[in-house]
Amino acid sequence: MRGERTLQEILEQAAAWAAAIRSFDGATPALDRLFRESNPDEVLFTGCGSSYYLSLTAAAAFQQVSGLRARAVPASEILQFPGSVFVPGARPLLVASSRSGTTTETVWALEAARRRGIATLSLTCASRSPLARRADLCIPSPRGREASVVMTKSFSSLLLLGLLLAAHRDAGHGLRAELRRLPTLGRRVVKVALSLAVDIGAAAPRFVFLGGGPAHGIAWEAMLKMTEMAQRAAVAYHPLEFRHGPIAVAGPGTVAVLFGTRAGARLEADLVRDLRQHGATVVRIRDGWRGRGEADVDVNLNVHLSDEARCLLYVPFAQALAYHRSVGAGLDPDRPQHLTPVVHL
Ligand code: F1P
Repeated sequence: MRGERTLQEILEQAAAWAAAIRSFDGATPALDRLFRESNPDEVLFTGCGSSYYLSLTAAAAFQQVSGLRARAVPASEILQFPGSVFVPGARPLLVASSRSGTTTETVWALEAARRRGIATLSLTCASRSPLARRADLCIPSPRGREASVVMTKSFSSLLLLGLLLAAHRDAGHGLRAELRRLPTLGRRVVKVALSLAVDIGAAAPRFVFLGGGPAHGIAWEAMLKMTEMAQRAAVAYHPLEFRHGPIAVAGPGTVAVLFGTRAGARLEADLVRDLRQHGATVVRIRDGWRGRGEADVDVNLNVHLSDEARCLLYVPFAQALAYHRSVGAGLDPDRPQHLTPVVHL
């Protein structure tokens, strides 16, 4: 069957989340030591492709709950424009994510940071990889390893490690408790996402993925999944940025998927209305809050989570949509054209 491996990996991701939580718990004494000894004044999340996109969400969540400055940069930017990333005299902690632990830019970025005396932490599915061995500390995703080319359960389980890192620095401890609910919620959400996504945008030539704050990295990952698996035109934006030009292409044939946030709910609802007025089909995924501005497909997860924790539950929708568009178009999600599981320079 086409896409069998990818589908299997999408389906088993909640188990990979549970394993990631156990792995994180085992690493907390070493993590506390790393923070104590390096005393960072900023956390820099990095990676390539999907691993960069999970870094975007992890950084947004980290700064939101810890109060410590955090940002995400592609590993290649660290190599090519170090002056735009590192601030002289600052004490960043570099958090490098990678499924394989061998992606050249990510390994080189970690080595460049080490040469500057910067503390390093790696999040990876390959605990014996160069990235794992060269970092001061590695927190593995023990069940994130995949046979597929495109990242699905590796992405979400590494993202969960990034969110757990944020939660660990959350003085209020609210996020930590929420994240522990995710493996159970995930099992249900994966099934809902796979059945819902069968028909959405079957004939649509264009997809737009919108997400703000912690959901922004998810929008980018959804764009990448649609591009890799289904080879459909797809873009990602912060929701309100979409009005500033890109809305010119919104019309019949455009499917806009909004990964909703509670913080942005009011203005995002107005955008839903505007997009539909222009003829786009709008899918909005949200939680509990009232859904003013009706979407064509309105998914209320009703899980009552913070924007940071709920983001993880948006990932299966991104994967399921790309998976079904790929299979529906006669493509094989297990064999995306031109792609290799790892990029080595
Ligand atoms: C990340 C990555 C993937 C992408 C492609 C090549 O690798 O860029 O996001 O889908 O297949 O690899 P990694 O550093 O997470 O192993």
